[in-house]
Amino acid sequence: LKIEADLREAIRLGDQFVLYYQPQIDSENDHIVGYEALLRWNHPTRGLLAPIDFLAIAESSGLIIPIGEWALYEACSKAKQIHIADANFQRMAVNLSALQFNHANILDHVKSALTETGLPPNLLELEITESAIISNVDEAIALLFKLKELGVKLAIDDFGTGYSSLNYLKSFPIDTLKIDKSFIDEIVNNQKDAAIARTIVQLALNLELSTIAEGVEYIEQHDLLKAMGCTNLQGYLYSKPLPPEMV
Ligand code: G
Ligand code: G
Ligand code: MN
Ligand code: NA
Repeated sequence: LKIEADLREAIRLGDQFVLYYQPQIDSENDHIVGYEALLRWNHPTRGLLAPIDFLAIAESSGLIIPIGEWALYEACSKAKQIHIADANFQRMAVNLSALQFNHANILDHVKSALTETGLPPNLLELEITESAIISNVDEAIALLFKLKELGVKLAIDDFGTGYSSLNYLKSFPIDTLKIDKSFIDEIVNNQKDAAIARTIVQLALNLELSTIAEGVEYIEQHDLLKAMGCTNLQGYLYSKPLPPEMV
């Protein structure tokens, strides 16, 4: 496959992947308090590619493992720089795919990235989906606790779209629920979406977890989510993902 061969070459050459950084704001004061690192591939002939164009192949080929290891290091390195310059900085969020979470030596990769960059562990937040956890729950819980022992934060990405079980929420050592964009898109006009978002925020408040809404594009969504008590907000209203030189 062409994309797979190109991915292998990109990994070998090492300079075609880039992390973009999308700001996350504190809903209380609109300050930027963190960023989500989002992978991009500067393909030699096709130009800048987003994960939709190559992530499935990176996963099925296993190439997401070395790419993800690079991304962890790169995001921690950037976070360390931001931490030195910005007292408001609270987190760098990095996505982990199911394959990374379940098959790679993820614990060692996270440890090395933290040690080599000198980033305080509590400034790194790993985003994991419900489906990544569900495939082997006992092993997943053990791994989540080991990651917690390193001092990093854990977020459930796309919350509400997978097999959310309240029982798992009770046993997982997580810090943040990331409310999926599909509930945010119509939150102002669709009462069901609003009810779901409000309920996720309340659930998180009661469990002492923070919440972040993704895909916020309009001020009306911002106002409503803030009124609901959603801790953090992310979306084009504040900023699209930025190239590294702009962060
Ligand atoms: O930035 P964009 O909307 O194109 O990202 C789409 C999806 O790709 C994200 O929701 C995220 O799940 C995934 N993704 C982005 N960056 C990374 C990465 O560094 N590693 C992994 N495993 N997935 C990523
Ligand atoms: O990890 P996750 O799949 O949640 O990544 C978030 C994705 O959503 C990224 O691909 C990012 O580029 C995209 N995104 C972030 N904010 C917005 C937004 O306000 N609107 C839209 N349409 N996409 C967004
Ligand atoms: Mn994410
Ligand atoms: Na998401």
